Amino acid sequence: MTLKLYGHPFAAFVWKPLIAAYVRGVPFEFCMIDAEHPDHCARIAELSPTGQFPALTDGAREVTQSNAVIEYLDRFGGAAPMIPADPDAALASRMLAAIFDSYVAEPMQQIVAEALRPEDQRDPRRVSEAKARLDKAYAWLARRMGAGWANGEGFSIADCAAAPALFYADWVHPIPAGALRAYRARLLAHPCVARVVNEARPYRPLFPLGAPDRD
Ligand SMILES: N[C@@H](CCC(=O)N[C@@H](CS)C(=O)NCC(=O)O)C(=O)O
Repeated sequence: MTLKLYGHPFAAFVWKPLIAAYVRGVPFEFCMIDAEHPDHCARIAELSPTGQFPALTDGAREVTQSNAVIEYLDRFGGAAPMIPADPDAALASRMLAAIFDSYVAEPMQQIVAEALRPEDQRDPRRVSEAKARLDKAYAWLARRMGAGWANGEGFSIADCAAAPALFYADWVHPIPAGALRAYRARLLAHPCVARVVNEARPYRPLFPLGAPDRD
């Protein structure tokens, strides 16, 4: 049975299962969500409660929400799972993934969403609130990041979440020099993260705030 992953290569939350699948060597068919694939758009509308992506199908099985998709991918291939077997490491990895999703990726998306609104409908207060949330998250994470991967052990679901969150958050609200910025650089040097960054590169003109050249 072919695993089908629905998404767009520029979408932050789609990077997460892409990174997991590449790191673990799990084959899948990528189903592009764009105007040229109305069948995929119709399918994602069924698969996801909000129509947002990613979602994954495996025959009749349907999985949506990026963290659940990553967890499902752990069932395939023989590589170390993204949810570590050790319960403490699993808890830390899930917790950090949720923090990167809610307190880094979501405020980043809020800033991007404001930029996508017509000029007369933008609210600078929403942008400053999102930046304040990012500042708090950056400081909390910087205090906890060591010299390795997020959970202090192997590459996990936390790193899958961190890579797109920190990649794009730094574009909208730069991460100060220090442990978190160094961790972002380590993530970008990982070959599977670099692959996802490169696959998304052609879509950078979609970014409403202008993509910096540095990454
Ligand atoms: N909680 C969801 C968030 C998914 C999400 O925000 N997806 C964005 C792409 S990064 C999306 O579908 N955006 C298009 C839209 O909102 O129409 C998850 O973890 O999968």
